[in-house]
Amino acid sequence: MRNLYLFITPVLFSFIFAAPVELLLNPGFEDGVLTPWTTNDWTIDSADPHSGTYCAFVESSRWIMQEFTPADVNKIASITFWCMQPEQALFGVNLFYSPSDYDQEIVNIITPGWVEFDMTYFLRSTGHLQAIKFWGYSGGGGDPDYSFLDDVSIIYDEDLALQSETFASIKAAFVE
Ligand SMILES: [Ca+2]
Repeated sequence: MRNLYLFITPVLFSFIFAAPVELLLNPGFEDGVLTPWTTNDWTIDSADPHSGTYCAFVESSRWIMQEFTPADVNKIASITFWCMQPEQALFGVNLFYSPSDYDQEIVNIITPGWVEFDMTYFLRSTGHLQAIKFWGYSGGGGDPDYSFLDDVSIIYDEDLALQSETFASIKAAFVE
């Protein structure tokens, strides 16, 4: 009987406490291809990735995005990404909500090297997130308009509901 408990307990714990999961596929471009990211001009690059062997790269104000099964915003624990713009310009970020709405945020780049941004604050307090999209830039100086992207992450946590709903309520009180 004791052996039976030892067998069952880990199974129960794994069921009750579902581990947080990464919503994005190929989030650090380590597949060596962009799929399932879609884009109008970004490519895979391996000259100076933030981590691993690859990152994504573009010159000019082109976009790259990834769509996924719509996820309840109350169960999204974090949205982060790493980017690099040697010319230190700006990065555009879109969050898309089901069925067909989106918000846009601009982040200013103030260092020529890789820098991480946490976009969790930008998440709406209600709805379902279904895609993330990034934009390079054009202009801003005499150097090439290069943008690099790596290690994008959207963490979904089934057990986050209680904390997030509380946070969403506070956020809604200030925003609306
Ligand atoms: Ca990478």
